[in-house]
Amino acid sequence: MSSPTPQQLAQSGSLEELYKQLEPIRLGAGWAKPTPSLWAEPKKSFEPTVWRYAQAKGALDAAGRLINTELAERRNLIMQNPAGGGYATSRTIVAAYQMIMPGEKARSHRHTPNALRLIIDADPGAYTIVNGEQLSMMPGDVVLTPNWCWHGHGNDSRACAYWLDILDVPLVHLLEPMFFEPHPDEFEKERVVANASPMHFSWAETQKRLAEAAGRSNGLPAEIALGESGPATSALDTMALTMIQLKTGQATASRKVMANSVFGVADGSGTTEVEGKTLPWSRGDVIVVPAWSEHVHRSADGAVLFRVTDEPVMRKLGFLREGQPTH
Ligand code: GTQ
Ligand code: FE2
Repeated sequence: MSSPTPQQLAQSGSLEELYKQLEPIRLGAGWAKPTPSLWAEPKKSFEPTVWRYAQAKGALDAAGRLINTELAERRNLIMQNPAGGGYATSRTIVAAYQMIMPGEKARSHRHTPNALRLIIDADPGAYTIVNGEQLSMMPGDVVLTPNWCWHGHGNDSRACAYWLDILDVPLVHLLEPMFFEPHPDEFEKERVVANASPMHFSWAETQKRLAEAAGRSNGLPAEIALGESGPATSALDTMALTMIQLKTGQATASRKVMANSVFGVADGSGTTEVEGKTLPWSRGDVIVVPAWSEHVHRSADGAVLFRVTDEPVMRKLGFLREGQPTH
């Protein structure tokens, strides 16, 4: 049907006729609910899942033989949520495993998505350069590369270095403020800094702070924030980072939060019970807990979980809620 005139529309004789006339002028009758616009509580469009580091490591070793950093700016494996959605582990956050071989350099670039890394396996000599500062990457370290900071990676050690990347790329895809730029020099010149950078959190410091926090936590798992002195001052605008220590036999309180979480296993092993599923994990594995999914973490032998959430986004927008757990 061609575009109806205002008169034709005004004289529409039935709802059926009206709906037909509305089609070519791209108007939809909200009351007829062709697609629902409001619902009682969050739908679950992403699945809680675990990814295995051992499998990813095998695949990265193969990729190390098959592709170099000339061709692949980053040798990474994206954790794709089984519910689909392409480049997304959760609605707002993507996780990836990355590996760099001895002697390799990964070109510097910058982009609007915020990124951070949790190092899994690396020997002294593996590093990230953030805005010209060389930051060492040792197992358990966390390195931040906020929005629009130059960053590249290098490895002067004799072992492959493996880490977990976490980025807010799916949020940037959703809101569309994507900007990306390769570094004009390809490889940014670096100054070595003594790891006193606000972009670097050493595993030694994390362990020390967790031990102190455990003394004050009344037998509950200790949780410390990385790069936050209060809810409003995160080093990254879109993601909040914490480390959670589960001592032998400990479990977290059951939570159901309107924020998406990605957990990287910094140390140890355990299970996550989420929405009736039990996901077992060990060091290097990654668990995604989509927003509004009730979950508990347990560890028989002790563990440290690195939690990354989009809580700052939800809080800023007034959407952050915590539900009452059912058990
Ligand atoms: O290391 O700069 O996994 O830009 C995805 C995009 C890693 C990185 C990823 C990136 C990087
Ligand atoms: Fe990057």
